[in-house]
Amino acid sequence: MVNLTINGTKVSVKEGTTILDAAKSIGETIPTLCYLKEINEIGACRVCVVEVEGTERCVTACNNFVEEGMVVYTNSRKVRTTRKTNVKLILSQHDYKCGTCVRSGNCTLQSLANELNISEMPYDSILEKDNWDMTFPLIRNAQKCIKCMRCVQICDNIQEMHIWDVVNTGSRTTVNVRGNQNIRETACTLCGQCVVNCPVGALRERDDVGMVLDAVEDDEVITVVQVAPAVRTAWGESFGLSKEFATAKRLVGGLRKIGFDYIFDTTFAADMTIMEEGSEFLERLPEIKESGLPMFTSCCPGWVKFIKSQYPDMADRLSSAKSPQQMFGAITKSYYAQKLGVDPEKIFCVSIMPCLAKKDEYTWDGAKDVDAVLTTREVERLFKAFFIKTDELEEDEFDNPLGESTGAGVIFGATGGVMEAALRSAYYLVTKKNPEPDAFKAVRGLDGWKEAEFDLDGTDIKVAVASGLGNTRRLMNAIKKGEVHYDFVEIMSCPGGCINGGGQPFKDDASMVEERRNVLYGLDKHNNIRFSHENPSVIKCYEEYFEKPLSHKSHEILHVKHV
Ligand code: HC1
Ligand code: SF4
Repeated sequence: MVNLTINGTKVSVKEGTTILDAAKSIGETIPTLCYLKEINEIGACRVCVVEVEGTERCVTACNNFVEEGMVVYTNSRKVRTTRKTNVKLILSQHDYKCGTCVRSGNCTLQSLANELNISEMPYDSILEKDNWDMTFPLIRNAQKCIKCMRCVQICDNIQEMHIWDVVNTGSRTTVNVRGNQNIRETACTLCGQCVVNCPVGALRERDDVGMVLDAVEDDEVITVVQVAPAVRTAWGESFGLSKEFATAKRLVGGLRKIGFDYIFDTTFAADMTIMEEGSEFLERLPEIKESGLPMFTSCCPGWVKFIKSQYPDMADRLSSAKSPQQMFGAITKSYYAQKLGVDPEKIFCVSIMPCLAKKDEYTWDGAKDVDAVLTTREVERLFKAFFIKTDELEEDEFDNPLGESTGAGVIFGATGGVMEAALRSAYYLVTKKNPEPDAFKAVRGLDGWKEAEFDLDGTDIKVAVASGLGNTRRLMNAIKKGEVHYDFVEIMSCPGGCINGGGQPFKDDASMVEERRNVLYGLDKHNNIRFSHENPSVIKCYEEYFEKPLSHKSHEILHVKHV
């Protein structure tokens, strides 16, 4: 153990502890800006500086370790002055028009400037020029970038896509797309992990709120909105609502106030996806066994973009079933339009997703199943624009029939959920008996690469589940080298799955992901129906329209060619 004194208090911590963690252990706050635990500990912003007795210059607390007998001051006059100067220097290269910034009120730099009582700026601002393609779903504002390197580190070390880099030299040194390429020329999967980890407003989603409101306000247009599984577990966070209060039904209550005509649930379409994908898996199984190559899930558009650019020779192993988002749009504009007796052209289908890649997915096949995608964060802005008192919202029901869902559909939002839901129904399709609902729970959990083996009525099925693109690359390489053999593989681009999607509220600590996950599994556990094949609306949808999974009509409307 190492003994030191922090702000007059004696502390004893393990060797190798940073000053930041040592201070935290006794409840002392040292502000940080660029720091991301175990991902970005480079002290670039110099906001976490502290004074160490006997040293002339202040040192960064995030990457300097405790030493025996050290005497540390975290908020002395010297520290406060140095910190203030450092933040002013950052602001001098930052476009601090907070009034028009999406991160205003939720920006680490803005809070710091307030906390440090910075009310005037002695330096002239030097701002970078910007020529970003504002039609791309991910927007970078160079003038707001503080070069903290968080996006670079996330993309290099967790997602291993290497999209961002330090570019230029000398005083022009900045962060941008590697090699100053146009973002559209890169393999960016739009996972949005750089966005959720950006501490300021330099990275964000394209704002599509305006186009959704245009549709809502047009009396000639029928607006149908779908809510993704992972949105229900996170939407209340930015309003400071508890998980118990911020239910899916209260979100429905808020959306009703905006004026959408029909409010439905993506989890209904997740159940439809399971019917199609589960049936496809069983149909492809003999070939899978023969070739030794798996079928891959295809509901994560970040992953679909990844496989097409990084492993194009494996893209034919993707399930042809459309993702729930796309299936929902396709069903709305066929089956549901017919039920309503309206021209599908009159329907404007909006998705609320925890994801940036979904803002791209809907444009892929030109089918116009979905017309606009809003992230969870854009819904927050929509609610604010309508002055909705979220803490007073009443619960309201999803509309029917596309609002009826099961526990199996809800767990899609967490890594392993799609696989578990598919296995529950595949078991039924093979044996005509339901398994115990938790029979396949071995695929749950936040580990980056999991595998499990199950007996499906005498056939041995080996499955794998991965989330995060670095983990995915390792898994794909192992498959290609023949080091591992699986029959069915689920991949989600975002570490932990959609609960940690690039469109979710900004989070400060990783425990939020576990909390969001627990909500989804709780909803599954307490749902009366836990099997996609038992969703009454799904059964009816087949009876009235699609006939059966993999029927001619299903293939035409619910499937897509990936290669
Ligand atoms: Fe997802 Fe999915 S789980 S991909 O994360 O398959 O976005 O939530 O809606 O489509 O259902 C996202 C979430 C979502 C789809 C489903
Ligand atoms: Fe989007 Fe979910 Fe895929 Fe992340 S894991 S890219 S949130 S679909």
